Amino acid sequence: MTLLFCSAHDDAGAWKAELKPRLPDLEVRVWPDVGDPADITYALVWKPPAGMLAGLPNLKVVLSLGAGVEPLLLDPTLPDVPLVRMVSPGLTDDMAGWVVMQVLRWQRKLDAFAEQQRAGVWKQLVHRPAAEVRVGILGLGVLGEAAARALKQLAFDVAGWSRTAKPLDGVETVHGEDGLVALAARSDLLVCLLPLTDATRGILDRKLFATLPPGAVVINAARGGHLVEADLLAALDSGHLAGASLDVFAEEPLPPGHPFWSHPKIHVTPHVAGITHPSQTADHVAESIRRHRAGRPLTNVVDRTRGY
Ligand code: NDP
Ligand code: OXD
Repeated sequence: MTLLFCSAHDDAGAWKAELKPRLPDLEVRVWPDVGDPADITYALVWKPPAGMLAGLPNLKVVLSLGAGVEPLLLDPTLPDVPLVRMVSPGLTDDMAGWVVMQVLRWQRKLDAFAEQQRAGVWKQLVHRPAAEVRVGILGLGVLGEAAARALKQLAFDVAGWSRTAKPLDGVETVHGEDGLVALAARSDLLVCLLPLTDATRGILDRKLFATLPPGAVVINAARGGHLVEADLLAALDSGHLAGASLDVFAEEPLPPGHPFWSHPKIHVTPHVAGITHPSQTADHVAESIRRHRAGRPLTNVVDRTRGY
């Protein structure tokens, strides 16, 4: 059985090295050196060229190197085989850490202190205690739940929104359209960890921003397609929003000259919130392959009608 690796973004050598001890009999080929396409049973991919997977006649499982699979679902020729998305402790810990880092940056006034240091100013600015800071999380899946728990651990007042009801210890949870409005109205910081689907595209828009309390901060680590960029700029420039931390963008890399690069209230990171480290995620890939080989049910299979 042969696995085809295809990603311009991930390190093929590192993946081969991690998979070898876990699955010694698995041959790994790296796109575009496919060899005979009929040999390929598994494809481990991030943004493969459209139509590439359709050219593999014996493909049994597509394994996504990313947790979000909307780029794969956009390919109308995507073969009708199980699509397994990335879920792993390393990626989850990364994301929880990135969200906590951004929440703390705003709560603990790090930017103001950086400015003061540049000016040689010693001035203690008082921050609001975590228990009095309300964080709302859109999406309570693997990553949203981990972020909620990490923030809760630091005493933040956390609430979350999901499509279906999801009780979570110590976290106020809501769902549905009314739930979204209620969540936004109580969010000093709003974190987006939703999958990008037809239902969530453009959700971070003028209407939602207007529901946030004045001075709120928007934190997006999900997808650039969730954000209406012009609406964010307008809400920041009007003073209604105090800032934004953005890891994902409609166009990546963020183009030179884009207003986000130089906006004083926007913090940009280059899609690094949750990384698929081979050392931390190869277990997940190997386990999926072992399950498939043994005829056991796969886990983390994408529901294509739901879109995530
Ligand atoms: P999950 O599939 O585990 O969770 C998705 C959550 O979103 C669920 O709680 C789901 O609700 C909720 N949701 C989906 N649609 C809606 C809707 N229409 N209304 C309300 N809630 C909705 O995903 P993950 O947590 O693993 O990942 C989330 C996203 O994070 C990925 O899709 C990806 O885009 C992004 N990501 C970004 C990374 C980065 O580096 N910036 C790294 C990894 C992921 P329900 O529970 O009811 O199904
Ligand atoms: C992912 C990502 O979906 O890296 O895993 O964005």
